[in-house]
Amino acid sequence: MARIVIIGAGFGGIAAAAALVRAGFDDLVLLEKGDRIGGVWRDNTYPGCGCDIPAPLYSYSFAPNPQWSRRFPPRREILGYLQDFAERWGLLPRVRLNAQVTGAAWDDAAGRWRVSTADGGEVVADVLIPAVGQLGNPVVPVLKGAQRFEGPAVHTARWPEDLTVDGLNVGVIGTGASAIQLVPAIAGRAGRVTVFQRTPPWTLPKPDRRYSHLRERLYTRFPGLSRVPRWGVWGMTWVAGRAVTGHRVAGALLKGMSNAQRRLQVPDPALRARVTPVEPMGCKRVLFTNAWYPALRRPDVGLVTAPIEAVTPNGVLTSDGVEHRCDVLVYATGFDAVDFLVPVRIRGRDGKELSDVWRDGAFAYLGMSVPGFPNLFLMYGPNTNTGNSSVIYFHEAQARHIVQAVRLVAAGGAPLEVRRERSDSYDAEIQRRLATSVWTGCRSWYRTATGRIVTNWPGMAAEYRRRTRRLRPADYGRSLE
Ligand code: N01
Repeated sequence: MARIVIIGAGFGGIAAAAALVRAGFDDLVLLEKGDRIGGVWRDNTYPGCGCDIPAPLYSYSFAPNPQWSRRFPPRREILGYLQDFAERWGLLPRVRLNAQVTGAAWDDAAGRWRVSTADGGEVVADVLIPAVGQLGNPVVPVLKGAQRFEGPAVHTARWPEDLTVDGLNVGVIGTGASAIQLVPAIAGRAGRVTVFQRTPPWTLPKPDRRYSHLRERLYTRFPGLSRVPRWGVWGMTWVAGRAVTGHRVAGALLKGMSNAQRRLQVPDPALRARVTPVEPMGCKRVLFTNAWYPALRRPDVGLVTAPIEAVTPNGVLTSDGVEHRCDVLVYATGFDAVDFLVPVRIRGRDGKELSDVWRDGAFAYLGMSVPGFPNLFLMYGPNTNTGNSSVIYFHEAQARHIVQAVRLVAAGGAPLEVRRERSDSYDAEIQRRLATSVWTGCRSWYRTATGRIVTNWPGMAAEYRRRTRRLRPADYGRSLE
């Protein structure tokens, strides 16, 4: 029997725990730094936060939820879903809350991981599964004068519980997925919203709809029915996936839809010109929204496209010399996704630091295994993000693969460590495919400073699932057992 430590109790950690418990691995603890489970869905509490992938696919395939109120549910419902799931699967007693992992070191003599927590504690594990996600570290850009701003300045992922913006002048920096949810939610309640846009995003109409009570009753009575909308959404994401991976017709279709949305929703040509994307479609996440452009057209919302020069005590100064007065400044400026696992310090065989191994950019075989780091399997690791499908689909594929790995570990023998040649050839293949991908077309959270794409999977989601379905012992230097 293997003792397993999972770092993090978001969707990834919970998916791994569920799969392992189901497979009979009972000696398992999830170390969670927060005071409740939920990962990004616990942390992101900004007004308007919700899912931009339809819920039938943004949920575990084996745990459909007939109670979703709508196709794109708000964050509260998603967090509730995860909490209920963890409770029903008996996972909550296995979660140790407020347990911040600071580091983990491989003890070669013992063949085990020694995991340290911020309170000075140590947990020993045969298998270590970091599941800290990719979007846990908010980035606040360094802007001249930012420290002198007199009002509250908050990042979207650290929205204070008691912050209300009613009647206030709010400056929002950024126009990514977070901003396009936040701005429509506060427009009309805030006195004025000023949006500072550096790059206009590509958008698509959001095919959202409220789900009826009849549907809920039907899906509760016949849970198998939930496969129907799941396949429907799957089809949608398939087209999006084909579009970003280079299929001309799919690409043209989505581009046409996006352009039509802008033409319809932004009749003023001057405003339309300012919100028309200049980057290749898909090189950043394409955003589902029906409310973004109508919000920008409101008289109490302003779009500023002049670059930010500095933050002043009372607002934001742009390069055209205008000071935009703000009572509250919101940084919707995204996350550091490329420094995987930071600030957790992982030391593998011979004391090798994972951050050193990843100096030129993170990599992992199938996004899960790194040579020199035995019995360690990452959830949502390098090159497993998807801009067009559900991350939870990837989580499930990883969890299934990790169960097979843990079975091998539990069966005894040498620790399980991916062969360097296998890892190198895999990484070369992934990077070769990424080199001609749409994501090379702009700067984004997918890329390191040198341009290496370390977050995204280059192909379709189904390919990832297929390639991870069966663990090949030979990849780990084991003969077929
Ligand atoms: O962050 P982003 P996000 N001056 O990095 C701008 C997930 N998510 O939090 O494009 C001025 O996308 C930056 O400008 P530019 C989802 O995976 C999911 O919005 O770099 N502007 C950009 O506009 C998403 O992809 C949901 O020129 C500056 C923005 O800030 C990921 O989180 C909901 C700047 C950052 O956009 C991140 O989204 C929300 C500066 N110095 C988020 N620095 C779901 O619904 C940055 N910007 C599941």
